[in-house]
Amino acid sequence: MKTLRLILGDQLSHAISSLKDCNPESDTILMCEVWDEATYVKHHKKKIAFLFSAMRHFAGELVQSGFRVCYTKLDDADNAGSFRGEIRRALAGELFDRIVVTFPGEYRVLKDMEAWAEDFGVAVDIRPDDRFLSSPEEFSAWAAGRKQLRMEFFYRDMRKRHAILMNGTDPVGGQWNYDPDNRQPPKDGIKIPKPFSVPPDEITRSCINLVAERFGDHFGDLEPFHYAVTRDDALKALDHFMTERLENFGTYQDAMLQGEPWMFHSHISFYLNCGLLLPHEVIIRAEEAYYNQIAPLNAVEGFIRQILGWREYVRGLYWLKMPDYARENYLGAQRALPWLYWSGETKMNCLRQCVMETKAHAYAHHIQRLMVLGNFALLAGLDPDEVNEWYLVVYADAYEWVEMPNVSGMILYADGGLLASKPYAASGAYINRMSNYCKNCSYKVAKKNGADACPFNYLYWDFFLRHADVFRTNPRLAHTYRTLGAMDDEKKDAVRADTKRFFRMLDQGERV
Ligand code: FAD
Ligand code: DLZ
Ligand code: SF4
Repeated sequence: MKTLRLILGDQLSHAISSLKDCNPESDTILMCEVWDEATYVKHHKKKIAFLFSAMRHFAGELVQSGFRVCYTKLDDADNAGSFRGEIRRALAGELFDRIVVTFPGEYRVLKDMEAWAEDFGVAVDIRPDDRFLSSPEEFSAWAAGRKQLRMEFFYRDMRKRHAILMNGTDPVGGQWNYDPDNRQPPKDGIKIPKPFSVPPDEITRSCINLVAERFGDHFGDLEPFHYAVTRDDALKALDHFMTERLENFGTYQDAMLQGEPWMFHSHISFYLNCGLLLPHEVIIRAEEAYYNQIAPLNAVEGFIRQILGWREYVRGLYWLKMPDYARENYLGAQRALPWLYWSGETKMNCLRQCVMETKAHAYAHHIQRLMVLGNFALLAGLDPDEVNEWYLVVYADAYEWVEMPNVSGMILYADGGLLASKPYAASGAYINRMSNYCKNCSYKVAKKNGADACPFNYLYWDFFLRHADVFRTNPRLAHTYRTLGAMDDEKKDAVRADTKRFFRMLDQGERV
């Protein structure tokens, strides 16, 4: 059967389901750089250059393996500009009996694919994306009948189902979770390894030039560019993490240091999410590192939980709840995203650091995304649509299936607590404990009120005062509301007055 096989930019895996029975004699593999995908949100320049280069390298490898590849570059004269346009063009040029494609990472793309059979009058086979360790159907069976969808229980099931870090039916070491040993503040003089780095080759260079020319008005720095764009190099990046960083991953998972964007994180989300690395192989490598005594259990379990737990869980939640999930706004947040998220122009040093590192690298580590950028978005009541769009634009690992649950569920509580049992809200004290940002800030973290007080301090209390109807009865917030109950009216008035002043300045575009 003569088949047209479409490979999307985040499907760069040789073992992908759409290639499983590919016949090099009769089939054509279609890959296309299209304007619609590069601009449906205005992705970070580095993200576009990374993905185009990875796509071009992957297409080259397919050709080397003897497959017939039809590759459309962005600037090709007859580029139709969209997946559907490129499919139509391919079908006009040659007769195919069917189209084969792997299940996509975004709902809008799935809806488009589902219409192709009728629109083009050809059979369309949308195959499961079996690179994930749990299918949307399995997740929905797990979720059925549960009032709360807590990641921790999903994760334990995944550990058992895939026999990862298991001793028969018990978790290795006797505990499912080693968080109490993790999440230490950064130690003075801590030495952080340099990140893995690959110099751009000719293909990457031409993608960088293309992006500079065509996407100059997009956010972010194109250079220096040091990411892997092939599976071979992505595997080297993984090796680098296993030998240099994994050992300290758990301990410093939540630590932040000025001028140190990479810390002890793995920096493999770009590669996992576009298919250069596979989650199962990464998990097995981490498990081996524990058994070979390269890294301790708290680090290995913590790392595996992110991939086998969180990554699979957010994808399950996305497909379970879309399309409604995109419209969730449980707290009625409506404030426009302030310009500082693009410019980094703020006196709040923590925010400035995280925005500027995001701009430079299309990367920030989890706790910067969650407890600085996300915490501010939650406390300031930023509109979920605008926050979702920002996160989708700025990170090179961002696709809607993973970005949206993290934003709407984890940081904004927009889903009403489906993902998080309480909002991830914190005052300046948390940021001060986990980083050295406050030492270089115009605001005083120890001050609770007044023009020079750390804004997180009063925004935190104002948030819980503002939303007392929603959160007062939450048992996990009992301590917070006990403290608020004991707060005198004068103090509450000061919190409200400071917040009002701060929001007025923010809304008027003044530097805060
Ligand atoms: P590490 O800290 O080394 O973790 C290892 C791997 O675990 C990551 O590569 C990633 O694949 C996985 N992982 C860790 N946490 C999560 C999580 N919460 N959800 C899903 N996978 C996770 N991750 C994305 O891949 N794409 C996104 O668009 C994205 N948006 C986010 C938005 C917000 C508001 C927050 C709070 C988190 C977001 N994350 C996202 C999750 C996480 O921050 C990144 O996966 C991580 O920072 C990537 O860096 P790393 O590879 O060094 O991760
Ligand atoms: C993110 C992205 C960008 C910037 N450009 C392309 C592209 O030109 N061609 C392509 O196949 N994929 C691209 N992607 C990734 C897609 O947006 C992604 O495959 C869908 O969102 C489905 O997850
Ligand atoms: Fe951020 Fe407040 Fe610390 Fe400044 S004082 S860096 S605003 S937490």
